[in-house]
Amino acid sequence: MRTAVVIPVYNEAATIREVVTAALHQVDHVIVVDDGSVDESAQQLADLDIHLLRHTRNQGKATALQSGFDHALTLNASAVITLDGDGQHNPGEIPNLLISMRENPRSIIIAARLKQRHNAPRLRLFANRFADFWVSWAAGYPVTDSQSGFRLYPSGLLRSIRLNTSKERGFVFESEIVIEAASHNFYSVSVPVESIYRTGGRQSHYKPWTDTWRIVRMIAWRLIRRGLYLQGLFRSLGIMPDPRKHAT
Ligand SMILES: Nc1nc2c(ncn2[C@@H]2O[C@H](COP(=O)(O)OP(=O)(O)OP(=O)(O)O)[C@@H](O)[C@H]2O)c(=O)[nH]1
Ligand SMILES: [Mg+2]
Repeated sequence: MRTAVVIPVYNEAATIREVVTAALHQVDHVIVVDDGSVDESAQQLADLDIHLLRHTRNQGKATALQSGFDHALTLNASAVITLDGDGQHNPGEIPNLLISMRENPRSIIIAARLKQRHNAPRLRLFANRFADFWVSWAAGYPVTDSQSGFRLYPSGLLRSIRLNTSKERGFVFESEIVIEAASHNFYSVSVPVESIYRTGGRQSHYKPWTDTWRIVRMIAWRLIRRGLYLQGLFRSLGIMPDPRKHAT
């Protein structure tokens, strides 16, 4: 089985080399999508055995992920792992995702930041929990850490889904793909990983109010189109049975 890591990068010169070097130890291919960085991110990787894709201008995280997925599929990867370039995900934890994939071959495996959660800023933690509630409702089952960028996708799912990847939906994509996947009978399971927040790191690209609002808006539209999908709400709260128990 061939595995690929996709790393979307926007100005991560300080951390990207360390992240990519660690990822190279874990998988067959490392695909870095440099999304119009104006720092030295690409130069940091010049001598490494990776697939470096470059967008000439910044198009957002969603487009970068989709470019990486398309490339991984041309390499015949059967599983694609995404992780962030800012050092918040430890590539050393990839084997745990691969182990879970063997038991859940049709699942998105979310590396859920459940260990040392107190490291996360309180506003981010609140925004994440808030997003989890809505994503779970729309997906129709409980989703843990729906905002984690560290996850594994089976290639069968990536072949069957196309989402809107416009720039302002950069941080909407990872919620939307979990919801859309459920309607294709691909569910998610979570594997607990460490929550890493470095003090003195660069400012977040995630805007807690704007990006959370964009996620809620995307979900609200989906719920309205499904007549509020109350069955999904009840399943997500455990009042009705979890559809994953019957999934093949
Ligand atoms: N390709 C691309 N990647 C981006 C863009 N914005 C952010 N990223 C990448 O997406 C990842 C996550 O961005 P962060 O700003 O760390 O967002 P976050 O991890 O949700 O937020 P924090 O928890 O505050 O770190 C990093 O690897 C960024 O380089 C973008 O416009 N294009
Ligand atoms: Mg980050």
